Amino acid sequence: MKILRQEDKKFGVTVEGFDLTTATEADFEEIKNRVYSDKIVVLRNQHLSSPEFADLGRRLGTVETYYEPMYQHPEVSEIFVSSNVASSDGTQVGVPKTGKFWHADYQFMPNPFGLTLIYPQVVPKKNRGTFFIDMGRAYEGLSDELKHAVEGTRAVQNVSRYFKIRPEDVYRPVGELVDEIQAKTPPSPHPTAFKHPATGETVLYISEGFTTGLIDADGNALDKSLLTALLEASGQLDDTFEHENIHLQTFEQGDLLVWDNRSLVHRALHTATPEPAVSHRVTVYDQYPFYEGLGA
Ligand code: 7UC
Ligand code: FE
Repeated sequence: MKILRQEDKKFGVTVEGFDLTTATEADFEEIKNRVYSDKIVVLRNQHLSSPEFADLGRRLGTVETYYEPMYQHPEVSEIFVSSNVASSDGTQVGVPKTGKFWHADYQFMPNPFGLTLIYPQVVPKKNRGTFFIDMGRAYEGLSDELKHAVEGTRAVQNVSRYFKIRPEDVYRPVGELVDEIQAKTPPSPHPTAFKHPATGETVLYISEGFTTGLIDADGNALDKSLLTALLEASGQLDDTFEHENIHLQTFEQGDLLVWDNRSLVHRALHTATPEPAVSHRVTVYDQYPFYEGLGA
């Protein structure tokens, strides 16, 4: 494997010569370590079937299947399908316009996973790519006052604003659906900032899409202005995407991205033109708890 820093980019490395059929345990360890240190690892020139893509995930840890079945690949349920392409008989596989808002994957769940793998299948010519912000760097850049303000607080994460209507929800009363979402995925509080278990960095774990508020150690709601100030400082409120923390990761056919889902928030750049786009995702629990004191 040949690992190179992405030139003229804020972070990330590319890997040439990764071959799933011959890769050793040491290779997988090296990839994971580069994910933690460099945040995005792009495995180039991959030609994997869907079962092989899931196998790659299993070599990195324990694969998590997305909890909503409408996103699941019909043959390999561990694969989450993002697609704006309907098949010829009108049936839709996967879900269009996923993740078009700043978030970390499964941030709203009690036990989020550490690694996200994306393997684009149909790459649009225009407007391709995903925006990323390293929330460890964002924390570092906070004023001492803001760093002090987040100490001992928790951020409440909630999927509600971005839960997508499923085909079977048609004609259901919205109130009933809202109640169901709250029962199945109640708001999850996580530390507003936690120590990354692999690198020791402090990560600011908030997003514009999922974080609905901050609470103090006693569970009392903090003024909304603190969350807004933190999101603003991180770059997540910049609609021009020119903030110095924002990195645009582009990809080509054959690229397979692995990223640090503890450190990074991301936002899909969906094509405005009616170009087809399909991407497959596998998500993985690694050997560390998401943060100290949490889950497996
Ligand atoms: O449709 C979507 O944007 C999916 C989103 C609500 N969740 C992705 C995740 O892994 O958290
Ligand atoms: Fe996502």
